[in-house]
Amino acid sequence: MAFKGMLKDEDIAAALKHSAAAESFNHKEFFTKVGLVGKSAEDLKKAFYFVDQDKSGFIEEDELKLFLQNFSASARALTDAETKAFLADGDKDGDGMIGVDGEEYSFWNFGAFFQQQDMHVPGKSLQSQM
Ligand SMILES: [Ca+2]
Repeated sequence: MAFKGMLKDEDIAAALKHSAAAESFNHKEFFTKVGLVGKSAEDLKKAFYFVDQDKSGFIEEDELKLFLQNFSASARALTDAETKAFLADGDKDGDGMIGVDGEEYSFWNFGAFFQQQDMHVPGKSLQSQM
């Protein structure tokens, strides 16, 4: 699986088990459990492109639906409600997909949910200093 090597097998297994039942998926919980929180910006960018299956630079709804299958081929697809909640949280500009421009580092930078925006990522704070 794509995330093998980046994340611990036991963390992936635990996160998938936690999300096994329909409607039990919560992306913030999942990111925490699977160990993506606190990863480097480079790893998070890789993670983005794992999920962006067609490498369009955007994570569309159908790719988000199959999010769990990036961690295990036998994982379930997300329900429509789960997919919509996930998308709604990540799609800051309302274009119906999660993009790499800006949104990547506000949302797809999983750790930023929990950390105090102190990661060294290219973004607005850097630009404002130039
Ligand atoms: Ca895509």
